[in-house]
Amino acid sequence: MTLLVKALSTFALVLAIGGSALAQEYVKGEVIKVDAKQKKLTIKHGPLTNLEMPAMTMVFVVAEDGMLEKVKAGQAIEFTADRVNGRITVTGIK
Ligand SMILES: [Cu+2]
Repeated sequence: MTLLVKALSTFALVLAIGGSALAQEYVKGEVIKVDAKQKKLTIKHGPLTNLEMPAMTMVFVVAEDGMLEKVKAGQAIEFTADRVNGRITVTGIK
């Protein structure tokens, strides 16, 4: 293996690790409203870098129904969000 190839493969590995770390990044938010019927959460969130979204208040669907029982309005949370089937979805809550 040449030095250049070694350097490139190391660089690719760093990128891969960095990319997955970014996807797992928890964002601070405040639960504004829990809608158990619609299975949605309104969250005032900080910047979501993986979705290229600035801080705002918006409605999310949840990946699992159980998440709705873990939180209540006014609660400060740390969560992950991603686009799932075209909908911005809460994928994890700390
Ligand atoms: Cu948003």
